[in-house]
Amino acid sequence: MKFHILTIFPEFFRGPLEHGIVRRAQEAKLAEITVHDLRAFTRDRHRTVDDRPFGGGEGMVFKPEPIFECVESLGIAAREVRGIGRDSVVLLSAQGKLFTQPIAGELAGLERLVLICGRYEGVDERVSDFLADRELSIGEYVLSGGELGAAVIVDAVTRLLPGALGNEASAQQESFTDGAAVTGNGPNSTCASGGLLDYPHYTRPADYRGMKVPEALISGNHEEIRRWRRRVALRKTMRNRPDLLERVALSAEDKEFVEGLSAKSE
Ligand code: 9D3
Repeated sequence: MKFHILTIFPEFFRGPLEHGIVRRAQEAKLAEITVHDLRAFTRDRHRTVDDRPFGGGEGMVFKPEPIFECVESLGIAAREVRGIGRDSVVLLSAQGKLFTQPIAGELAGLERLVLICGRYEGVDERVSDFLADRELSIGEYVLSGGELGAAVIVDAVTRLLPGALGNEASAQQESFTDGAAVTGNGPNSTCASGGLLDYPHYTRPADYRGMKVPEALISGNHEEIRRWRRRVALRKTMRNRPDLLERVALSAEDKEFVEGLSAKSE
């Protein structure tokens, strides 16, 4: 899969994408990431990428020309012309739809993904209206531009590419499906065990400065381990993300446990 990142800060990406799974996916030719400097697509002496907003107001607006011309240089036409295919253009913006794991799954099926990073007060709306297929935000907080968003999307999508995870993946998928109905977009949700948050993990030493690993995990009793993991995943989900519990299929045993927790309202 080919990622094309359009930015006025190309050097921003020398780093976040050169580690771990994303780096290995590039080395294995599963992912190819090209960063394009939007200033290279300006024509004036000052390499201007922004201008004042029509109608007045604070801040500057990203001009449409460098963005359209950079995308066109990749052989990708405006949205109407190219239609729906295996290329997609995404504008990162605070006004976008929330980027979620199911969207990461959709994007992982593409041949080419173009990620446009805005800066300033915003990007000329014609980019969203006529060039991009979708406008995505990575969360409900204000960032100073789209670069971190693009890095987040490349990371989340790359690890879904077949072969990108190696052994880690298969091991993880097993625990993901642990005893629960799996939600919409398959077991690869951010939430472990099918819509719940992941259970806590421990490794040696079994006693670190008196902080002990839970007995159940040392028991060697697989049924006891499974039950413990399920219970703490339920408890953690109830505490940190109660919204998720409503969307998950709970077994009779789960419900009993959750009701016990609610009663104590820990
Ligand atoms: C007056 C309101 N503006 C600034 C406080 C709106 C605004 C403009 C530009 C808010 C953020 C930005 C820059 N942000 C992004 O380009 C961005 C973003 C984000 O801010 N939050 C979550 N995801 C993303 S993706 C791109």
